[in-house]
Amino acid sequence: MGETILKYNRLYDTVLEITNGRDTTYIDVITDRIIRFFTPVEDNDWTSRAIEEDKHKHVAFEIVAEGERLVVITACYKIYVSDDLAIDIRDMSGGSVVCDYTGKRTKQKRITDNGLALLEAEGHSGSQEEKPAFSVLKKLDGDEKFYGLGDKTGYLNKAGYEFVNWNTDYPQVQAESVKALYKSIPFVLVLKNTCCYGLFFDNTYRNIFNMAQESRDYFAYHCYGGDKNYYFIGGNTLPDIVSGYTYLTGTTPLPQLFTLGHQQSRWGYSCAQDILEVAKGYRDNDIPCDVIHFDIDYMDGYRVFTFDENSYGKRGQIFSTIKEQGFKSVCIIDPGVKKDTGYFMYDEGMAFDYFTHNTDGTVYENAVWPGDSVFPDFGKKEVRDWWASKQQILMECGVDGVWNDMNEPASFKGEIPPEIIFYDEDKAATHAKVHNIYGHNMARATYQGIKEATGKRPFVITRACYSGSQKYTTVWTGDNMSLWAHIQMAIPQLCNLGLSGISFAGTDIGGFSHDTTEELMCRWVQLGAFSPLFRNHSALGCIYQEPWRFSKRTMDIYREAVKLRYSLIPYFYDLFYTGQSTGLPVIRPLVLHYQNDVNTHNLNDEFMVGENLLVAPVVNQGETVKKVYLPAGNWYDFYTGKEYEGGKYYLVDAPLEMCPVFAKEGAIIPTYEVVNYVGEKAYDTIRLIVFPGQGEYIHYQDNGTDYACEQGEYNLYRFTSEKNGSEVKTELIHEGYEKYGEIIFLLRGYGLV
Ligand code: MIG
Repeated sequence: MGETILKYNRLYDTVLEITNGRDTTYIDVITDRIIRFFTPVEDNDWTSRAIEEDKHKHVAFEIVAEGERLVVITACYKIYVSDDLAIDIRDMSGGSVVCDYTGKRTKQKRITDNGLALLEAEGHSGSQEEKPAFSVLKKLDGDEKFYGLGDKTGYLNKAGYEFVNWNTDYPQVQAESVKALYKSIPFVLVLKNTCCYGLFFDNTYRNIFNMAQESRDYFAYHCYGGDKNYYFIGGNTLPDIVSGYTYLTGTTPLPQLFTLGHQQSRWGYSCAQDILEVAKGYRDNDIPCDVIHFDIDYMDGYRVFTFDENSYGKRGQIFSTIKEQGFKSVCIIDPGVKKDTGYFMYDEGMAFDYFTHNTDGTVYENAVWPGDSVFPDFGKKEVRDWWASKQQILMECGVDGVWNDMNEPASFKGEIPPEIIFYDEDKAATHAKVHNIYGHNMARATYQGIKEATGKRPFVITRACYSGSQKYTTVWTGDNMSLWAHIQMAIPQLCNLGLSGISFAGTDIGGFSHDTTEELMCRWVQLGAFSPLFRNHSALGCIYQEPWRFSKRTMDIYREAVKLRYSLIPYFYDLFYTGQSTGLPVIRPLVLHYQNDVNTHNLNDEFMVGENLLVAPVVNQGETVKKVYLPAGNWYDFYTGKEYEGGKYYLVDAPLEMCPVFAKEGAIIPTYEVVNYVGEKAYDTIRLIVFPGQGEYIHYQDNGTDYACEQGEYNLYRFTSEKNGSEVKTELIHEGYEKYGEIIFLLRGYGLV
């Protein structure tokens, strides 16, 4: 073995500059387990839009020469750099974790390869045959499972598929052949037989993730601009990887309690009367509901931050009327500002030069709902501040949350050309660079504005986003359809969003476009009752989708599912509370907690809510018996307490009335009284359902609205149970808020039911 030709220079305490005389690369030791690899290609831009704080832990590491290679050694990993600057990451005992593929790119052969053009709606294209600016290839052993990547189409495990990160409005059928949707989360978790790891490619340009599809020999990341900039995230388990990724990009903050309630939306509620009917429908039919969403219909000619007073009455009136009945309001806001002299948003934006530009310096125009429109340049701080200040207009009228749509950005007259000038903070950049963070910046401005205007925890929902958006916004998965294929896809989408740091997410329940059916509605609301964002939404032109528009049986099933959700609100809230520090999502694929059990690796039709509940909704038309896999341990039917031994498949009765749910041994599940809406009555009593086994459960309680909790105004309880259930204990481990009047334990599954 020769000697290394590599030279290194320790630039800062964490950053090594390594050169082989020809090329230079950088290794940045963020923590023992998180290593950043940076090679300048086009911009030499080290800044991040996903990671906002300095995350370096300044850990000690060693650099040694080993034959021809240089080795960087942290407490957890050895990073070998060879003279061609290829990276090989090994664990401390020398086991291979992930290593650059240095062979030739060998695409799998196919009969023809004409590069079929994907014609997409609104002129957006998710595919690009151009040569990438650079690629990163990682060698595959063959047993890799791939998770994450946000809410891409298809199944939980992405092995064998290629996806494109280019935020895309895609209103056609979203089958697994569709490569790009609304969000770009360039993060993948890889599970092998021997280890697991994550790769986060923090680059906002168009990029492609190819998971053993181009070639079985390597994973490929192809990127169309910017720099080679990615993070290796190590750990022993998948939860370590999720925590590592959210350590970098941030966790989902605790939401207001009402946001966990059931919500009704519809494109086409065209006047105050329509809204009042919905409110009445819910109360008359005894179906809990907290929020009514106002789609684009409420605006005056689709001008953002205006109100159609002809159809909805005096400004703000409708919001206060429904507030009296216990409903909160969420209003949609799109980014496009109507080109309309005399309209304050247009005039102000023009006066202060807040819109994006053509290369000749004129303001760029395209069309969206209001017709010819211009686009706020959200990459500029002053534009975000302006947009933030406008949230006040909605808040003053009594609006409680803001729904950001069309922020890919979508545009009706063809996609915005790549060279259009968009700012990236204080630098002029291009649409090509900033497209994927446009929605992120819009949601961030919205969050900031609501927080300033109300002092409450902002409720923002967005369609487009990027890594790190979870700090500011919840998401929904965009325009699904009332198809069985789409209720099936909802589970992997929500699970992979969760693994990608986005815990607060939901799908349009019942399906957005196309007409739903009674059966699909029932199954979707049963699943939706366990989605963090629980919203029934549908498109203009479809049949009505509110529960009372169906048969009595369907409405009864709907009511039952919603009531189950309302009883479980404290469990969901607790998951958000713990998720703030762990980064772990509310909805989880089984593989997250049972990664050594191969039966979980491709499980697409079950999920966990936290660690204690396993939900197995029926997602096939006509099915009334559900095949359920229960992993190791003892499990209990959530409703009856019937015991099941884990590590097996079961056929479980699941008539239309039934969504199978199981509790893990030792589970202690907090429940509240079912109310018509959060805040109708004080939650003075908590009931804990205690299942057999040794259990411990931490429960969090606060006012559910603002930031008083940061001043210590909250309670933290520890509940424990002994194996035979004879002893249950309560300890108050933090006291700072009004305590429950009553704490009741309900034993279930002890044969005492
Ligand atoms: O071009 O505002 O995904 O939820 O109802 C359609 C109307 C625009 C797309 C959103 C959908 C919303 C609809 N919007």
